[in-house]
Amino acid sequence: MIFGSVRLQPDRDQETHVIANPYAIHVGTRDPREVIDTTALELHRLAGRIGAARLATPRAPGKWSAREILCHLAVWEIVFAFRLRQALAEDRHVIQPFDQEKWAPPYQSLDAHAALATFEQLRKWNLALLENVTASQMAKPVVHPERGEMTFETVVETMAGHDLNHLGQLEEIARRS
Ligand code: NI
Repeated sequence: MIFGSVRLQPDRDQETHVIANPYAIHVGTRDPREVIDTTALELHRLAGRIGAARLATPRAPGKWSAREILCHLAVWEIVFAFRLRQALAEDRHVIQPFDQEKWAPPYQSLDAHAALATFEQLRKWNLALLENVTASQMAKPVVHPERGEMTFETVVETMAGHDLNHLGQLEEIARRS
């Protein structure tokens, strides 16, 4: 699945967040801003369908559970919060990559609802920031050491693509009942 400039691999938990081509923006059928506006609601809906008893069940052997996915989304919202602000504040901000698997071990002992509440509040704060971003700020250059040059807008598209990838995984867990 291609969303924006993000190549998604919905069959994997450890999606690579690879930018297919930072210069060629594929226009998806959905507006990235609309996606990121509604993700928290979608997560609540899916968490409800999955139910407390199944939150810790792996999606498949060796794959993340819904709880781990929610923890991962909360953590990524912290990362996006930092990247968005640095991208606005600095000239040609250079993104600092990190190994998301090395951040994952604590997820097994964290609370899924706390993760969702954290995601929801941070997302609101990030959306409030985006409300006031101008067109020229959206076009501001950002550099990723592995993926090359992109713009502030690419970071927003990446948020939407990342949301959709994990919403799809949660949908898969919710359907299996
Ligand atoms: Ni992810």
